[in-house]
Amino acid sequence: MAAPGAAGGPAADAALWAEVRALLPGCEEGLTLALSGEVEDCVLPLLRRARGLLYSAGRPRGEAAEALRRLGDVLRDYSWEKLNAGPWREVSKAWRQVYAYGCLFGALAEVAAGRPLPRAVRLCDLGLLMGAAVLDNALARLVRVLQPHLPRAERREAAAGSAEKPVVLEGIIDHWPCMKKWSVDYFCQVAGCRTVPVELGARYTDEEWSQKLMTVGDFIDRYIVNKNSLGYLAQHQLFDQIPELKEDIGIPDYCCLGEGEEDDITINAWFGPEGTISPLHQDPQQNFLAQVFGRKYIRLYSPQDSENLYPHESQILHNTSQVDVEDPDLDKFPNFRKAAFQSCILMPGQVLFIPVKYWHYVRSLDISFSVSFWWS
Ligand SMILES: O=C(O)CCC(=O)C(=O)O
Repeated sequence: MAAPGAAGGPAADAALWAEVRALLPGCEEGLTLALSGEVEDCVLPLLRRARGLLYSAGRPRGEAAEALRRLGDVLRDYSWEKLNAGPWREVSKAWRQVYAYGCLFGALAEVAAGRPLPRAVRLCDLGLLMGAAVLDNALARLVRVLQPHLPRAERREAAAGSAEKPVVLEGIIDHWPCMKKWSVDYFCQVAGCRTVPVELGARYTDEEWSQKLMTVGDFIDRYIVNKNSLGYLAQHQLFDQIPELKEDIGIPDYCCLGEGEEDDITINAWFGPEGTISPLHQDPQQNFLAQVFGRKYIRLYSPQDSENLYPHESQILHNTSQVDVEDPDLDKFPNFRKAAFQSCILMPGQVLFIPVKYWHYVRSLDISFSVSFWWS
């Protein structure tokens, strides 16, 4: 009987397992199960048992695959409690690694048993989102191998399943030099004399909104220091134009979940005073919005609520809502009250994942610098 996991019968199934198996160290001792800190004593035996199942039979099937799947569940459930016991920034990396191992063993059990692949892909995504990298980022490497084996419809389903929810990620940009280096003074030093386009006006939907070229130094003087009116340095090319700044940032590892090359990722800079507003809009790509300094208030609405958000009718603004989110005219836009939203205050060091087409509204609460990564 053809294995259901890999379209193409037993030969394709065996080839897929060989490809997956090649991602892991050749011998059991090679899979070190190293954790970056202490966890409770009962965890290591569970990890070792899962590793043993993986290596003892060449390919765990039947009861062995089932036992591996259950161990994955136990490891995930146990570490999940720890991941949710307090603020995210206090969760130890070791527990996130245990969670990643739980996802990895679970996903491997699915593939070994020849089950349909979307569940394995979902487990990889959960581990990538909530876990910490293990075994040279085995989950990212595994999902790369699995994805081409999904039938087309399931590929879309898996994509929707893994990409439909916004999430705030912590601890993934702490090591970027910008987190220590960047400040208003630093921009004056590095880029004060450089000419950049600046958006003038409260929001780009206003009639009086315009764009103007000026030096970064003038922008800082007028709109950050003297605050005469609102100006926003919102730029797609800043990092190409001033490569010194690009050296201070990285590309979030999670962008590798996409199918595009690194060069296809668009990196945007958003630098402005307190009170800049990006009106409610949606974009055609996935987005990681990384907050370097200052805070931002953000509201998110699902694409399923699009018709309650009254997109502009003109072609140029069809991705932008007509509603002033924080002061809606409910006589004019009565269905807006039906739209459910999520909100957060994005803090320095946090990264918000905004799924493709998710509506987002952003207001800065301080002088703020964010970098966003659009990827597919
Ligand atoms: O930070 C902002 O003001 C807007 C960010 C945004 O819309 C984006 O990254 O797509």
